[in-house]
Amino acid sequence: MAYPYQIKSLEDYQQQYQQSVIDPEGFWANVADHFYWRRKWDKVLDWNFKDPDVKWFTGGKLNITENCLDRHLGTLGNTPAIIWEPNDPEERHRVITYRDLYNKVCQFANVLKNNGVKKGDRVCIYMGMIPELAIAVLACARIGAIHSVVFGGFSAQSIADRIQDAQASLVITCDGAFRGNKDIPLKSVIDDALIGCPSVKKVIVCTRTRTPVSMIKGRDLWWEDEIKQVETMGNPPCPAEEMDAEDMLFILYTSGSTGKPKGVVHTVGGYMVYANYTFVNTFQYQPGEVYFCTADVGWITGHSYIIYGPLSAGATTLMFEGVPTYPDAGRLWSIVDKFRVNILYTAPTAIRSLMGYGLGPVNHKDLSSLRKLGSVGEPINEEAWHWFKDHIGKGRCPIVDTWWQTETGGIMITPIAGITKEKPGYATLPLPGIQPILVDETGKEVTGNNVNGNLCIKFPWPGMLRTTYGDHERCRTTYFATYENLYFTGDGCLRDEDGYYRITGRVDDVLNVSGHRIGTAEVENAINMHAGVVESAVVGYPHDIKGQGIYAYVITERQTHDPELTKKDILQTVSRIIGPIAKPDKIQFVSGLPKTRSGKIMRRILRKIAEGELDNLGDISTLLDPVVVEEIKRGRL
Ligand code: 6R9
Repeated sequence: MAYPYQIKSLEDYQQQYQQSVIDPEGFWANVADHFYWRRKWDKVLDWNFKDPDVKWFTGGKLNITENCLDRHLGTLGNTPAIIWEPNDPEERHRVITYRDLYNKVCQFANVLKNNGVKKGDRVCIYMGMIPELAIAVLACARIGAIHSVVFGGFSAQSIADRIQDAQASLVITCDGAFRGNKDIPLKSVIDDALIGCPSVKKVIVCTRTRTPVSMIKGRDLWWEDEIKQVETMGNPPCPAEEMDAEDMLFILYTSGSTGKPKGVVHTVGGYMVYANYTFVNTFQYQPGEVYFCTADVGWITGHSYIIYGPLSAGATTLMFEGVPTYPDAGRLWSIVDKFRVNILYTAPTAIRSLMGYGLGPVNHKDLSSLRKLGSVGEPINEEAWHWFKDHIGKGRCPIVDTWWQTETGGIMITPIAGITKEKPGYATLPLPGIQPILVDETGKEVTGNNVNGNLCIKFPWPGMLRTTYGDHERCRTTYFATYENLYFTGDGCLRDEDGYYRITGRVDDVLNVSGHRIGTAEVENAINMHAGVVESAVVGYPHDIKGQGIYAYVITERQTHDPELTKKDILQTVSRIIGPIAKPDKIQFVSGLPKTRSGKIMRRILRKIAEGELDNLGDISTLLDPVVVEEIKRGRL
């Protein structure tokens, strides 16, 4: 059997789960034994959640790329590792075998070395969804450089913040990226970002769109030229750097309820074991299956379930450059049909938007290859769940509703495909190794079933974050200080009569817009940068397709002559500061905000108004100026 640790039945799940709680170290050591370690670990786990200080597989030496590439060459050398489908369906797709991928990763790793990149250096990657993105990520891992991938929808300012925070010395980008009918000028955005980033010495630019770019002498290099140079050196091998299990593998920035995004840090050994274990088990991956995850590598889902999970398992991972609605709303189904996809992992927001086009785009597609479906990123509403089940899975494919976070590294609570009895809207049960607990506001455990609480995890798992880059205290206060000895997820959760978990959404000031995490504070800061804006408050409201929309209440210095133009200007400002994904859906100009006597904005009230629950505002008597609430209600959009 390809994966001896693959769960085989419900009884097997229950048994594995029990064992993982009784003897977590023994449980994970058994899983980790099936990987290639240069040197085995001395100790499986050391931990405390107070500092926090968590170490898995201490003393173990390995390189994750030897597990994703080298160890498959003997058996899977000619098997497709990556199938790549371009944005334009008329352009030829690419198939990259494990041997090809190995060669390309070694080649590019040598390019990085030739450009002075060393173990521990930070490399920022800002590229579209092309195979070279996966190659760049793996090449960093090969030589022990820490990658920080930034999603292509972020602005120059956001990239600059991330580069400065990580003190990255090299950037890998493309001339541009194709996404639907758009052509995004990536290199030009990087040029703007780098004005304030003296740490960056080199930029490697991969050709994709042939968009004209400026190439700065001594700093900017073409990917293709650098590869040629390695070829003229006779393509020397690139031995993998020996890494400690707890060396950093990557940084990925994510939004929280306060301040700038933080750099979540994952380390080599634990992350590898966890990404692989959760991939193999959740999707019940069988050798030879074609697996398609529609996420972008710029998010954690792409890291764990396009690259590291599937490749470490020797799977065939399909990477799609474009968007689900281009050239038409049947694109995902055409891709399933074209490559006989067996497993499809996507987001509720995509399902909801495609539902809107009816069954026309689905009808003539052969979806009979599909065996398993997955959902990630936000709660899936029942309507979308049933549509996915009936019209895409034709009633015969299990759906795994996978709950997890950037910080958790991999899937935490999910059905196991075909094994766990599913229930629409429910992430169901924790994977082995995961010990969820619900607590009330005071931190007291909420026991029994049919209860609600804040979702925490009470025992470490190998894929969990280790720190936030450059600021360990922030990691402690954000995740480990709210409740003593618990990791706090920020999510609210219900446990039903069957003990099944249903995630009800964030309980903090983090929005989830189309599955993208955005902090309200971040958006407010961006709006407040706009000239003439005095103050703003941002809340989420239910949105049919995006899940949540962004509603901004804005106070300006004086009445503007053309409010519509001012709104557009504010959107432009947010786009510049954060990126188009953070643009508010609604902007309401107000003369004041509801505040307590101590000056705190009462978001609860603003949220209710944005949701349209005007008669249900609760007690507003403690407000400094209750009159302002009436005005805001009247002006509601
Ligand atoms: C993987 C990912 C994490 C937040 C998380 C939660 C929400 C993710 C979910 C879900 C309900 C699911 N979330 N999966 N909510 N059901 N199946 O999305 O990571 O971008 O860090 O977002 O997304 O609120 O806390 P990330």
